[in-house]
Amino acid sequence: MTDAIPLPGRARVLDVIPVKRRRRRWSGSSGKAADIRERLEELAFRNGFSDLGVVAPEIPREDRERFRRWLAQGRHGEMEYMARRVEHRLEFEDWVKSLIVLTRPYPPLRFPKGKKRYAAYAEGEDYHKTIRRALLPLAEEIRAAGGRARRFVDTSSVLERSLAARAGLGFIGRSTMLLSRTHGPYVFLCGIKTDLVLPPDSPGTGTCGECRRCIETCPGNALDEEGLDSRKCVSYLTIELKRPRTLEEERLVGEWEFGCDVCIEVCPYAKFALPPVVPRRRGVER
Ligand code: B12
Ligand code: SF4
Ligand code: SF4
Repeated sequence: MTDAIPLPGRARVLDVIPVKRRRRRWSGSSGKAADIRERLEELAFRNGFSDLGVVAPEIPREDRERFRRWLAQGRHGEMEYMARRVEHRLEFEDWVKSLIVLTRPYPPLRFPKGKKRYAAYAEGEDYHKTIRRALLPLAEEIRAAGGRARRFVDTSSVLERSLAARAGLGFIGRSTMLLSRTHGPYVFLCGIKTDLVLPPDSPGTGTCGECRRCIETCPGNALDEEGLDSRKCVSYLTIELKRPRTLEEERLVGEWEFGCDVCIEVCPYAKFALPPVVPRRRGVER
């Protein structure tokens, strides 16, 4: 049974199911796995993560093909590192038996009209550091149970969204964002590779319905039914592009200094984001 949440606009339903209710039950020889899973969930929630799921170390065929098409169409732009060691990206090391995937929420930012803007994820300490630190107690728990543990966060050789969707943490929207069950698009993704064999979760459910807000409002017109073309994405143009921008690229970038949050802000599922309460630097509010 799922709780359907009514949404603004034309998007329809996100299955928001309390974590405990969604979990499969394991018994008998799986008792040990269930125990460690429970301890990991507890540590995750205590350390600022909003959801945790487990997935087997494989990337489904449709995601592999989507990734190859994305490269073949040049949609990675000048991010050459994305085109390197493709097989390595689609396979996992032999020792990896399960992946524990997590979401970590972060709040939106509000800017006064007409001001230069930067993406909400860039506020505060570098999230790579914060998250690696927050994952440490979970990695230690796995090691204490005799397992190997390697943390990943924004690691380009791991297709994190594909894993998160299959681990049941949400679904991929037309913006290509993983829309989490708890905080919509306002989540980072990360995880731990381990050699422990843990029972996998069921894939996430949910749909954009007829909503196309992100496609319609994207300043670079970078989104279509196939996904995202980095070459037109303001986030790419302001963070990843190493050469000077052309006049046309400059026009797309507009008010954005670093990153871009338009496809996140317009998403009806963003209403699950944390409330903007804490005043921040440079007159910006959270
Ligand atoms: C390269 C990269 C970028 C590039 C390219 C983004 C892109 N959409 O491919 C650029 C610089 C543009 C970028 C921008 C941003 N990024 Co970025 N980025 C990455 C990185 C390192 C790799 C992504 C990748 O492999 N892309 C290749 C495409 C083909 O793969 P994919 O998007 O992961 O999609 C896979 C599946 O989801 C599925 N799929 C893809 N599209 C679609 C579409 C549909 C309709 C369906 C059904 C399925 C589907 O198939 C794909 C292949 O397996 C990941 C970290 C990681 N290791 O995964 C972070 C990551 C995706 N980025 C992240 C963030 C936060 C952002 C920004 C919001 C930052 C900002 N505010 O400026 C924007 C959002 C732009 C957007 N709409 O995607 C988060 C996303 C969290 C989330 N909730 O989804 C990640 C996961 C980092 C993290 N660890 O938290 N990013
Ligand atoms: S980050 Fe901005 S430019 Fe890139 S896809 Fe989203 S709305 Fe479009
Ligand atoms: S804004 Fe985009 S990602 Fe969000 S529900 Fe609408 S179509 Fe889906």
